[in-house]
Amino acid sequence: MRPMSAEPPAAGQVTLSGEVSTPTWLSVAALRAMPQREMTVSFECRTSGPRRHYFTGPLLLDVLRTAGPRFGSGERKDRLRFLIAVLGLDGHRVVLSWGEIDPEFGNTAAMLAVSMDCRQLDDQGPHLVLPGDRCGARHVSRVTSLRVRAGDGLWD
Ligand SMILES: Nc1nc2c(c(=O)[nH]1)N[C@H]1C(S)=C(S)[C@@H](COP(=O)(O)O)O[C@H]1N2
Ligand SMILES: [Mo]
Repeated sequence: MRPMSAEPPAAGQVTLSGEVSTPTWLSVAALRAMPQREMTVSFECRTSGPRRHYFTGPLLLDVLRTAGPRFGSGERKDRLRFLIAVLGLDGHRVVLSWGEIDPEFGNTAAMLAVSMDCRQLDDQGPHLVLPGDRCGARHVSRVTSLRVRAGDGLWD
């Protein structure tokens, strides 16, 4: 972690940790300073029915790359061992695989949104967006932690 992060991250910040060369934390403002995408997603919630939202923010892939995941050198296939654990403030947990967001594989344009329906998310924290999902459960709100982990041990 950078020296500043000796303190617990403030509200709205997300920690970036795990098997990365530079563990860090990012504010929503820092995420907004990265190259931005925009997307409208529609999904069906089992309890609240059809939903539609407009999001802006950086690609999750670009965010994770800033921390330098410890992939084997030059090995495209090595990236396929890695997982991304996403945690929401309320404890909602989602695991993605690196392969599903990697442009050379699944190429899903997962986003870490800094605004939702034109409302800025600085105070709440960013929102994971998975365009193409039919159910909304992976659209994690108030993300507080992103952790990159190799799936070592899963194949033992
Ligand atoms: N942190 C967090 N994010 C969450 C959930 C949750 O329980 N916790 N529920 C998900 C589910 S099941 C759905 S359908 C969508 C609904 O989002 P919306 O009500 O903003 O449209 O939020 C998702 N994001
Ligand atoms: Mo849902």
